[in-house]
Amino acid sequence: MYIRGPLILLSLLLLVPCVRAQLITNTEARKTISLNGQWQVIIDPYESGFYNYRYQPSDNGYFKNAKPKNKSELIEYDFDKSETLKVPGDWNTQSDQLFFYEGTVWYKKSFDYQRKPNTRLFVYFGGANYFADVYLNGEKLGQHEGGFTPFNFEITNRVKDTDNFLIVKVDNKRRRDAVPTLMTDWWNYGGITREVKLIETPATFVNDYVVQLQKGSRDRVTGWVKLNGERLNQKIHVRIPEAGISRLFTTNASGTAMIEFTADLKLWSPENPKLYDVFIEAETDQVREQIGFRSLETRGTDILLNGQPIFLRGVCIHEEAPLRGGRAYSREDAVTLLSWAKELGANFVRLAHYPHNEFMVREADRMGIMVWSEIPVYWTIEWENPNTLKNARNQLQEVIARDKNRAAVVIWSVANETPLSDARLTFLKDLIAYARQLDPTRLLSAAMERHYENPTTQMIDDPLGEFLDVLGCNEYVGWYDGLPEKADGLEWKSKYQKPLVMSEFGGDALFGHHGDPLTRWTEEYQENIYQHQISMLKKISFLRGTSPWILTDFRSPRRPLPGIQDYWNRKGLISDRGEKKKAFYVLQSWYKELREKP
Ligand code: GCB
Repeated sequence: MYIRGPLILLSLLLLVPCVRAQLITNTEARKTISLNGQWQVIIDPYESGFYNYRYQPSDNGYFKNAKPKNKSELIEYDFDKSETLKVPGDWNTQSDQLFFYEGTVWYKKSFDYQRKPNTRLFVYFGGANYFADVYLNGEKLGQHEGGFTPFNFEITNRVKDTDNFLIVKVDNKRRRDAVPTLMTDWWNYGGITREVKLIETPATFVNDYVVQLQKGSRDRVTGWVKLNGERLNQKIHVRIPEAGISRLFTTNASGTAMIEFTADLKLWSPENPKLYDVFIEAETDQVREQIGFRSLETRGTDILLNGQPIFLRGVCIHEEAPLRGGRAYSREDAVTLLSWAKELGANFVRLAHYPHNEFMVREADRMGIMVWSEIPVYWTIEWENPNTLKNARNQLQEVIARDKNRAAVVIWSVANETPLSDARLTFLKDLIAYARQLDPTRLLSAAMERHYENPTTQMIDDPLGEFLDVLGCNEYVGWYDGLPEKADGLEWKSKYQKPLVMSEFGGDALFGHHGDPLTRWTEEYQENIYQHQISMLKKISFLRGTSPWILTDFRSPRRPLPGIQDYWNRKGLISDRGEKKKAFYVLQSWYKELREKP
């Protein structure tokens, strides 16, 4: 035991950089050329740009960007005469005819690029929903599956000085075996929904790194730096000038250096979201990133941030643009959403139900808002399908790769409201073990369900709870489950001595629709739910956080009720036009109370 513990830890740490895809992280620190803007598009519901009429993949698909060479040649598409869509952006809210569209759209962008000696070039996508097949100058670079995580391809040896054409086939058809699967309660926004950029790096560059406090410590920084290129043996200088840190490490034959040092740091917290300038300087490359340091652990039913018990005053958020509608993608969108959360008195947000764009977590770092980050393992995933598990693991790996240095991220969540079964438990245990291997420092959770032990006792005993650090629980007492006052008579029990975050509760209200507190869809009904919920929540001794559903109204195809929903889920505390509903103020006043007397 004595020797095995550290050995296992060391081998896991050494493994980490090797299992990662070569995602370039901290792209903000790089020289980039934006490919955002208008892209030419072809809407292709039958995928005839990909398959021939025998439904075989064609060698002459739209990715060839062909033009007739003479007046007789037959070519049935032309990107240059096609309409355009803005990137980043979903297609649904850019064109009326694409509002409900689920299928394939081809995107094309041309660019020139002057290659420089000793540099490499990558094309980087912040996210494209759901499948992206990427081609440069008619040749396939690769495919990416999953709508909410970044990916990149190297194009150093494929790029030309002029007239490059980058073509992406984006397909958002829902699939039973995908993650998420067919049924969700959010809009299946398709397209290249996040930024696209060219990234220039030196021939051997700092591909990825972790600089974080070691689990359980408030002054021991550990991590690794991984180089990519031919000069893998280098000295790596890690500097945090403001903390007087300047340390030298050496990479091994595979380009990895383990780093470790003690530092006297001002710790990151919502009250003081301190970020340090951290410099990673190799011999051939250097990057800078702002990084915060804080410790996280649980003790019994407490969550400890920097050793102090903390209550997570939160709210759930979908990645929808406030006011404008459609997918959120910009720093401004992130600031608006997180500022509303702050105004509510939140120190925590649950970014539901998939990884949000990187601006959200970066702004949360700056604004001092803790983040629950999750992957779209939602409702009825194909638990027995090994490819589905592989896909979920990959999405988990990609979001951890992107956000592992963000102090704001305190929880990785592996699932939402998944129905109990042995196959589901095996699947989720695998994800939990994988998340712990990739990132031993964050807390792990999942939004689970509960059941009635008797008419007045709510029981949390999902077998998954045994493997989590923090229990998440969604309940809709007062909305799907009885009337608001039902909450008053309920007692909550848990099989586990662990902290609970009530990860969802709430109900729908159309802003400006008024009535008595028992009339559905009114602001008064929603307010009534929050009042009864809060008095119930106050009595749960092991409750350490709440993230009611949800900050703003969001689009959902499952919500057709005319005049009220009109394809919006109306559980927002704020309407889609930014108007605050009555329940907003009820929650705000509880959070104020909690802030003053935690
Ligand atoms: C839930 C889901 C969430 C839904 C919400 C609702 O339990 O986790 O995605 O949108 O309920 O409004 O029904």
